[in-house]
Amino acid sequence: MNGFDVVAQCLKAEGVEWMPCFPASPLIEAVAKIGIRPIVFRQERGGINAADGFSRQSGGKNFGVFASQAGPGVENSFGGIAQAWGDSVPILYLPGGSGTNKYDVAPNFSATKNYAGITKLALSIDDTASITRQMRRAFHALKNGRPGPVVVEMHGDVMGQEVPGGAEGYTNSDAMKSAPSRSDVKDAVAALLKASTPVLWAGQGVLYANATEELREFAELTQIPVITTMQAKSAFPDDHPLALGSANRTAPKAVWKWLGDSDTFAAIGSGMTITNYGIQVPDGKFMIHSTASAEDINKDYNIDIGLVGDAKLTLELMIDEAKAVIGENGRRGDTATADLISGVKAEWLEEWKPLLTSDETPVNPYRVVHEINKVVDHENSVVTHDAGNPRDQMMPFYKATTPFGYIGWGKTTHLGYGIPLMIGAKMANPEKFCMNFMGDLAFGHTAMEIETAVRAGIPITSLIINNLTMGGYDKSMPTAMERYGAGNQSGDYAGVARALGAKAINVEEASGVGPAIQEAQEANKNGEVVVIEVRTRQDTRFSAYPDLLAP
Ligand SMILES: Cc1ncc(C[n+]2csc(CCOP(=O)(O)OP(=O)(O)O)c2C)c(N)n1
Ligand SMILES: [Mg+2]
Repeated sequence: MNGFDVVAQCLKAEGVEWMPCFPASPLIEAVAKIGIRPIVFRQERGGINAADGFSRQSGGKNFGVFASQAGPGVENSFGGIAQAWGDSVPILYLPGGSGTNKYDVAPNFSATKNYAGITKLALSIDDTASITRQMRRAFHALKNGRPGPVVVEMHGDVMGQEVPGGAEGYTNSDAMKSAPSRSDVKDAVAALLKASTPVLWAGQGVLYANATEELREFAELTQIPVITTMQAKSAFPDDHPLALGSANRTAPKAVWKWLGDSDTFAAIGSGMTITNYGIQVPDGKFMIHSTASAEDINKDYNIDIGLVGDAKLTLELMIDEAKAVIGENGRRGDTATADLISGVKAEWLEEWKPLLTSDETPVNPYRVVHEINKVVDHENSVVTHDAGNPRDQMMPFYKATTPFGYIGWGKTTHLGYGIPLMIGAKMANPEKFCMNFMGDLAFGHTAMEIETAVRAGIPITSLIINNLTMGGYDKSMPTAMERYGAGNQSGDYAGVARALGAKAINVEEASGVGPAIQEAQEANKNGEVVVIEVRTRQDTRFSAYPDLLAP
């Protein structure tokens, strides 16, 4: 047994069943020998994004693992790992290394050095005796604290050696959970209960802690409305009477209104990072912040009460405390806030109805979102957007009703993430309909992964809205567009998909979108990968009401 076999044994012990990868890596052969399925992607980034989608959908129980070679393999992986770092996704990256005698000699590439800024832990295996220790440290980091990618560099000169003891003595690390103090919880709940317009801000910590039920109970008990962050979309059902929606930089009107009006704000399971792809919380509120990692508190906002700990344990304590103050039933039955929300939602949807139901040709992108919402079985689907206008069009309107039913992403926003992300999501949820919604430029970044999905038998659907351009760039670079057409592109993407072995559907009219998605659902059930290309117009009207943020 050599070092790669030992790493494979550790992965097996941790429950890893498949491994996205890009050759050459001897680990591919080592995992295959013990029944871990390697899936070769068309480039490193695709495999990393798939590992990422798998981790996101596994709620902290299973982890995506990706392997590549040294040199071009590890150098080409940067974007994928940076995306996971941006969105705090726990994945394990196992690249080859240039050798223990070479990695500190320029210009050889050192993963530990170069990935240190975009991983929570960057380790190197420098001798065979430390293989199991480094693997255990890596899994401990994946399971504990703020989630994020971990890299373990495997130097060929070490890994090729015989390891007589194998992975003997490797024991799985545990997820260790902690909770905030009773007195801080008491103060936080007291502040929320005495507030006139409190609001809850649920982050993806709620998803990783599987705490949707506790969040719902606390919200219903106190009748406090809930905003989810983009990463947490689906952590609280969008059709709940107390749901305001998700805070991308576009969001339902109710999100903007409550962020503006609220006097007391409580983030649950959120890093509270200020981002271009979110809404900054206005000043002047009493701020409560629950997070898994203490260093998030007072990072971007001044916080009045910090609650460090697991979101589920925190919410359990908050529920107990609220019940002690307002009784077992609390404010259930007092529908004043829910009635207010329902009014704002109705008014907002009425405002957007002309776009959501538009019959125009080329098809309006909002009509595509509307059709997705109508046709998709929300309980049994995983949907995601892509970078650019598709994200800003989809996020406010898609109804995520079940935990993990939507992947909201984008602290950094790599075009084309959606396809491999859905491959990973489908690996985690073989029974669910997995669909990504992307622009024509985005398709170009990862289109070849359609062939991966076909070859590996992972039936996902990709819906491309083809507006022949980069939405909004006519405004941001008018001269380059007018003089040189710099932001326009073209192509027969359904044709590309067909040539890669997928079922391809072209849609030209609004009335064709719903039936195309239905056809895709059936085809996915039969094992076919589907690409739908809808010819759309550009629409740069967005659900953003920044004026409502002013107190
Ligand atoms: C890797 C990467 N490079 C650049 C960008 C910047 N960017 C964001 S959206 C966009 C245009 C997207 O066009 P398209 O996919 O056709 O979607 P549309 O907005 O036209 O619907 C660009 C260039 C990015 N998000 N990711
Ligand atoms: Mg486009």
